[in-house]
Amino acid sequence: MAAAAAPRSSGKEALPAALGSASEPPRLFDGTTRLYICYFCPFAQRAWIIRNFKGLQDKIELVGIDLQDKPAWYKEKVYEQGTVPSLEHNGKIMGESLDLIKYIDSHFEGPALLPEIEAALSKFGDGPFFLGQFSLVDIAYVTIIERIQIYYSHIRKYEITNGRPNLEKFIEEINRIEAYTQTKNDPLYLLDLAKTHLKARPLPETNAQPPQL
Ligand SMILES: N[C@@H](CCC(=O)N[C@@H](CS)C(=O)NCC(=O)O)C(=O)O
Repeated sequence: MAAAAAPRSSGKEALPAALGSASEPPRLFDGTTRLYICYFCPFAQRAWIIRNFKGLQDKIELVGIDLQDKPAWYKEKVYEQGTVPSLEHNGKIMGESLDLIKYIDSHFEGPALLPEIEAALSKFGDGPFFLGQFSLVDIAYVTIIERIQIYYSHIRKYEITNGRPNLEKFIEEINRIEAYTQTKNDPLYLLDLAKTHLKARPLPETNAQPPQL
């Protein structure tokens, strides 16, 4: 089944510059709802996708955090775990991407993304999405699948969609959803980050084996 149409289609959103150690914090707890993210983080991307999909661009302000030059106030004043994403809402700060996507789904307007579980499970396998229609489950997985596809393709020269038509269809269909495509980065940039931070390297020729996924 095709995804429900995203409620708003507006071209690429202009993203605010990421805040670094020299930046002032926003006016915390002034009633503004803020989603603190790093534009390249797969966990933050989950919360960003649901914010877009529910059409909350005017209700939830994005605050980019530069994790390479993290402002001290982020951990001290905003979210003591110091990780992104976090959400400032109703005078509280919450974190953990999987909790946040459920929270945003149930506390804000826009299409519901957690279907009735029994009905949804009966559609499991109908594709292209995990529960038949686009849902929180797809959001939870896609940001990781996006990166795995890039890393395997470039580092191991292996296409994860080969011989996996359901995965191929999932990737094709989710790339029609603007709420998601708006959050994507240049694959080569993500690859570069992985090489630098995860020390991901190509296998030596002699050890190259088809990966077990
Ligand atoms: N379990 C957390 C993981 C969040 C996380 O590890 N985010 C990374 C960025 S991708 C982070 O904020 N790291 C802290 C840092 O780099 O200083 C979630 O799902 O929200």
